[in-house]
Amino acid sequence: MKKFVLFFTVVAFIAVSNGCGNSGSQKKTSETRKEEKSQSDEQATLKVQGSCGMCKTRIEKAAKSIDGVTVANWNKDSQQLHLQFNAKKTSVDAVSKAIAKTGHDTEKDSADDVVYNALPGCCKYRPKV
Ligand SMILES: [Cu+2]
Repeated sequence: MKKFVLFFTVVAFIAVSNGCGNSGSQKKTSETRKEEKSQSDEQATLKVQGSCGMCKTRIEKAAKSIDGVTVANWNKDSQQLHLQFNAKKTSVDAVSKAIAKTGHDTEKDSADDVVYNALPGCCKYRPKV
């Protein structure tokens, strides 16, 4: 019996220390996963147009401002935004729309011309006509 109590205490402690952001949803206790990542975290890549470090900051800030996004990392050379997010809270579509609002075209949404034109010169990624 003592062993059981000790085991339970340890399990409870681990559950609490890992429970950051997961509190409230403890239905899946029988499903033990070895992965460190949160079960509901999803990975995705989204193509986002940009041209400099300021763009990187702007794009990542826009993505991270969305509740549920845990990782946002934009690569200037590949024009790819790597995302990790809680699929229960948000979606790639929502992230894409938020980024387009800051002036950056994504593979899903186009930025408004007015917003795009207001970007600093170094950030103009569209070819000049
Ligand atoms: Cu820029």
